[in-house]
Amino acid sequence: MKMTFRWYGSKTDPIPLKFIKQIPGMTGLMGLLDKPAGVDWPEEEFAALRKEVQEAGLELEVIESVNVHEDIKTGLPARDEYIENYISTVRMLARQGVKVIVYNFMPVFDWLRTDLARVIPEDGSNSLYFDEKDLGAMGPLEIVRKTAEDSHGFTLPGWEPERLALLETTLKQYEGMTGDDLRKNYKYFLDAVIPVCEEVGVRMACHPDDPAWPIFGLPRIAHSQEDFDKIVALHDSPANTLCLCTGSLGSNPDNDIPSIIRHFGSMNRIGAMHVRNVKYLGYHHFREAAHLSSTGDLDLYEIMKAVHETCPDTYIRPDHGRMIWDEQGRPGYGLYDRALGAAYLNGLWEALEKGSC
Ligand code: DNO
Repeated sequence: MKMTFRWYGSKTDPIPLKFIKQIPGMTGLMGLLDKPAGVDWPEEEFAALRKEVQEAGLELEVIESVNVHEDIKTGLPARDEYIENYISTVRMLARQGVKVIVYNFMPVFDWLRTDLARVIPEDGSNSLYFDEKDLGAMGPLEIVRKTAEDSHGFTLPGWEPERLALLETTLKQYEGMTGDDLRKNYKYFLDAVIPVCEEVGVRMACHPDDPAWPIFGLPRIAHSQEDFDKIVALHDSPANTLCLCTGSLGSNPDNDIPSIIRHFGSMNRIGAMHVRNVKYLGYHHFREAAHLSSTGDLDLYEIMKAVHETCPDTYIRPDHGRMIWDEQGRPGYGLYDRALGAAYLNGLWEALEKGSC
């Protein structure tokens, strides 16, 4: 297991690399260049980022994310050009030592919450929260406005301004599109990109829908074991993998996370993991919890055990943290609670390692 930390770059991330390096056991980042979907990433800029990260004593072997342009997802004619740019970026990242690229194939929205800072009554901290009832009242444009307002000036991953500017047009392009249509476009993308990944030694890792069900009537095809069975079969290759996010899949209590990890781990189809906990509050209603099992509804020991047994070499990052100790940061991506999460996951790992000797 390689413990990593998500970082947005020194221009927009208030967390200095040296703080990340000081988290025990932290080996590297899940990092990115801040580029709109569809752009061919410039090598010089990436090399400079890599140098900065390496000088801080950290690795940059995982990128989160290289976003997929909506024209690829909707199958518009411009997709071929965007796919060419994607391939060129994959080749460049491989030259620069990258091993895994995290991405998603969610229409329009990446992750979605109805409150970015819901106070947790037990301890006064706050965390990301979702209640489908609130969403129903809001509608897509309203939720976008509210999310931008609540983000304290930080750009949130998946909510980049250039993506949102085209929201109405993009929503129209999905009208009448079914899950099978989306999967067809997904296959077209994978058939072009995965052979290149095999050639250059990079693995693509698809992030699940978050939350793990359809929203606003958009087709969503990545929120259960059955969905991912179809995805890995679209282009069967060790380079076509999942970024197994316990909290995204775990937002639906029907998803048995340790069993899903065992299923895809033993197939060698887990390229990276996001590990966090969720507290269920009702139907399609949850908030994010501290990583510790007893504070939420997922069993983090069983999750790490499944990783240990079936994909022990994977990259892991502690996922969203709560906001604690009055930290003012990017919702979900503050320093303190994610550092506590990493320490806890490392503790579970050490116990698993020693218990297995
Ligand atoms: C949310 C993140 C996602 C993830 C993308 C991957 O906090 O986990 O935005 O990075 O879906 O492309």
